Amino acid sequence: VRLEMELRKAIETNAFELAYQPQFDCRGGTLVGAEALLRWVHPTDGPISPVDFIPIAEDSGLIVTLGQWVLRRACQDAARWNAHSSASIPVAVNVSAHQLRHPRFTDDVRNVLEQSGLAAGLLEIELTESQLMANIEAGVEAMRRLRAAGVRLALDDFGTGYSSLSYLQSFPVNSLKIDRRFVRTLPDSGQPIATAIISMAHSFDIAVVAEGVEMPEQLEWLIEAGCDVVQGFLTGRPMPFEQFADLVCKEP
Ligand code: G
Ligand code: G
Ligand code: MN
Ligand code: NA
Repeated sequence: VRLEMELRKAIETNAFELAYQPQFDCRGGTLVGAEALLRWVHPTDGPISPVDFIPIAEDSGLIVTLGQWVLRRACQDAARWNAHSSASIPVAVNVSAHQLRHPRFTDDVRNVLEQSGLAAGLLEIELTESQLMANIEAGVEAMRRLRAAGVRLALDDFGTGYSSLSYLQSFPVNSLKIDRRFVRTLPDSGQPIATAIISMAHSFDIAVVAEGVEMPEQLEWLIEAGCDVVQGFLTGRPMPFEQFADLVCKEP
């Protein structure tokens, strides 16, 4: 309850920040995107992980307001970093089940895109398998609306839920992100699952992003296995806007 009140106050006082973690193409090694990650520095307790406050924000309904702030800020920031560069670098935003279910969500997305001036194709929405599986029909409906608005979709934490192949076929996603629990055990025990995910995704024309890449051996294995994009501490930690914008400027 204390955290909930402080969360409410933090929203009012604009106490949140976004960090951007770069994503790189496996073939050319070029910068191809960033995931926006929410950061809250509590006045006395210091940094609090979204793992700890997102569930509270969800239960209290504050996630809708907080999520709108994240979406708006991420689109504004991406519009800024692309204004200074000839490259077009998209931003990926995590969206919770509550937000996705909200009837006005797609309208909010459209408004934010229009106000920020960011091209719809430069926004990617990350959804998790588990949030979609809770209500498949509603999830597919929401995904179709977002795709119709021109937004890209990614399936986050892939492999940790229970979705079957047939569902993957009906999910209109552009990419899926192999959960870092499988990446962590590459090139050893994670191999069979990572191989299967890559092959299955490619057969549906879905791009594969590996998250949590920390070791050179993991990166080498992923390149060899045909993974499309990598994200992790090895290639880049989440960083403040200014630092990420500098990275974009260095792109050819
Ligand atoms: O980097 P990190 O510890 O921040 O992320 C932890 C978890 O919090 C991840 O599962 C990530 O998807 C989630 N997360 C980070 N930012 C956001 C956000 O803006 N909205 C939602 N719903 N989840 C987020
Ligand atoms: O669930 P989601 O993919 O949105 O989670 C992103 C989370 O993963 C963030 O907390 C981010 O800080 C964290 N993260 C990013 N790269 C790495 C990595 O290489 N190793 C580990 N352990 N965590 C990472
Ligand atoms: Mn994510
Ligand atoms: Na993830």
